[in-house]
Amino acid sequence: MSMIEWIDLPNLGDDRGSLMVLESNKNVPFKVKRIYYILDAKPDVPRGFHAHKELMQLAFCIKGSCNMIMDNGIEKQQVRIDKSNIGLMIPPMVWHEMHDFSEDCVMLVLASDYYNEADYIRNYDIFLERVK
Ligand code: T46
Repeated sequence: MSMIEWIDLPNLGDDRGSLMVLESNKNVPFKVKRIYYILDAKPDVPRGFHAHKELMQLAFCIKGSCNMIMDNGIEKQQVRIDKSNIGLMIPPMVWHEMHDFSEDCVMLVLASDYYNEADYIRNYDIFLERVK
């Protein structure tokens, strides 16, 4: 099974503009406990470089774009997140890196749990040991 899973939101907009909806345990396949957003990221400064032990996340670039490297320890894939209504699932135990942010990028992330630094694996060698 591919580690890349996209969540597609219907656009409920009309001639006044676009409107997208996210609902816990409906079109978001987990209960949302935390939402954060990243903006003003520098195009040449990548972010991420970690995996989560248990956290499920769903990431949208609601404006602009970035590249995401997804790596499950066996296979590595790069995808571009560039649509305000198509989000990328970031499952547990996938090493992820965000690169090449557009200047206008606004990344919105929904997470299945509160912030917990103990859930992060920030060392790639330790990540590889854990997945093998
Ligand atoms: C992820 C990718 C996509 C908090 O205190 N609370 C929070 O909810 C978050 C997300 C971060 N922080 C603190 C932890 C660090 O001291 O904010 C600082 C920056 O976080 P970090 O370096 O982890 O940021 P990114 O952009 O590398 O990673 C973030 C998320 O942390 C991470 O879970 O999957 O975005």
